[in-house]
Amino acid sequence: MLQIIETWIDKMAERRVRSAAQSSSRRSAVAKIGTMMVGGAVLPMLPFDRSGGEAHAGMPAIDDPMKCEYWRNCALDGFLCTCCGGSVTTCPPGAEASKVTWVGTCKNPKDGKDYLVSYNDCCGKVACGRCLCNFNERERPAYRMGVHNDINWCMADKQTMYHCTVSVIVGVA
Ligand code: ABN
Repeated sequence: MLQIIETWIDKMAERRVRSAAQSSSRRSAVAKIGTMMVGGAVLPMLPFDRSGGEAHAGMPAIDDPMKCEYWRNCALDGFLCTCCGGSVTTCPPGAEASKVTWVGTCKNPKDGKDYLVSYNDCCGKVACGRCLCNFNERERPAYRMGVHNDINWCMADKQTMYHCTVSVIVGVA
């Protein structure tokens, strides 16, 4: 009987010692460091969304004049002047608004009204090359030039070089 009790006590002690050794051994410490190193190397590779710029973080694209999806741009085909040193309604320094324009109709999501928007090309500088948008709402084929938006409207001006496009509200539809 005494021997059985001794064996039982031995086994229990052995189990305790083994589990203590496992949680504090050099091997387990190395395993933990290894896990942390792999985690540190893999985490930066995960696909975080880094697209939000500081100035426009959190702003919905439909309200952001520097995005193609800005509501006034619904029928704009060209480079946004807001990305080229100008504003929604003014050409960048050194460029001049075209005399002839393409007019579209866009719905303002804030008040639900449809507005007539004049897309004036800004002329006299090389193509800006930033924020290219291509929306063609209510556009008609090129043989009806007045209702086609894939046109360089600077061609009627002295400075025929196209730089970018502004979106000026000219009325309520
Ligand atoms: N109206 C913008 C534009 C300019 C040049 C060529 C195509 C479109």
